[in-house]
Amino acid sequence: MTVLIAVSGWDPTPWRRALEALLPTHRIAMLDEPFDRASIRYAVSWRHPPGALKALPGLEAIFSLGAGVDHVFADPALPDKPIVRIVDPDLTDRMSEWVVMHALVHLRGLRRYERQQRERVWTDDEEQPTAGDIQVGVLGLGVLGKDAAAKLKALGFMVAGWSASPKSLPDVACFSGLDGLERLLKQTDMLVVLLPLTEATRGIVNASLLARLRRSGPLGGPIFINAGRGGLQVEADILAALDSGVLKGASLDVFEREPLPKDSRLWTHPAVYVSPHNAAVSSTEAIAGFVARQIEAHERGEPLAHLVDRRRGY
Ligand code: NDP
Ligand code: OXD
Repeated sequence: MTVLIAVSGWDPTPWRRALEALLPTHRIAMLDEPFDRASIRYAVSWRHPPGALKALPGLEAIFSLGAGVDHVFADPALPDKPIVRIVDPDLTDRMSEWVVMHALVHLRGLRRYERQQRERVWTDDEEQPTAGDIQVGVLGLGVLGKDAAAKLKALGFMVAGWSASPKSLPDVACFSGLDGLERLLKQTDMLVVLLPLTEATRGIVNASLLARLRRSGPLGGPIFINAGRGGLQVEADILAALDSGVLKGASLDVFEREPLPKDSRLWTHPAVYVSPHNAAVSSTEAIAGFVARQIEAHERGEPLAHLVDRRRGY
């Protein structure tokens, strides 16, 4: 039985090494080396080249090497096989670290103190709100949104969240549906986006949505934090909102085009933090371990876990 590593933009070698160690009774094949198509039972994908998974007659499952699966659905020739996505504490913890870090960076006005340090300025004339003064709205209350919400709550932030289906979470005000989104936005000082990219969510963070965030909050304007996907945001609208004061600041890990083009104004905007889509870059061992455990369970006859719903697209 063979596992095909089908990735682009990543070095496949560490994945091969990790899977060979974890699944010694399986062969590991690489796209850029000759392999027997009939022997492939599983494919592990990160942005696999379109068409790479077709004509694999024995394929039983596709494993996304990320929590998001929009990159898998980008293949118009995707075979109709179960798709498993990553749900692993290593990834979840790292994402929450990133979200909490940026919530605190904006809460405590870190940019200002970085500038002051560079300029050797000792001024402390700004009243700072505490976390308990700030209402955070989390779009997406899935595995990542729930964990980030709980950790923000533990720091004292007031937290609300929005999801497709209604939810009930301890100490988090939960909203769903379009009227729920409306209610959440108008009370939100910091918007954290951890939604998947689907037909329903593409471009959701646009001028209209940003204009509905609370502008009278203690931070002097709303903050936008996105580690979901770049396709969720309209970058021209974000820049316009930052320039006009509709937004006070932003932290972006994901972009409409990645790598972020060198000429994007987001790189240099003084109110923007940019990270290179690495909010939750997990260890190869942790993710390969997740995949190997799933394959072993499947071969014992157990059901695959964390299956993606093709109809919903996540
Ligand atoms: P989940 O599938 O667990 O959660 C998705 C959440 O979004 C759910 O609460 C879901 O609602 C909600 N949702 C989906 N569509 C809609 C909609 N149309 N309206 C309202 N709510 C909606 O995903 P994860 O939490 O594991 O991951 C979220 C995303 O984070 C991934 O898809 C990926 O794009 C991104 N990601 C980014 C990383 C990075 O490094 N930047 C790393 C890992 C993930 P419901 O609960 O009702 O289904
Ligand atoms: C993911 C990612 O989806 O890293 O896991 O973006």
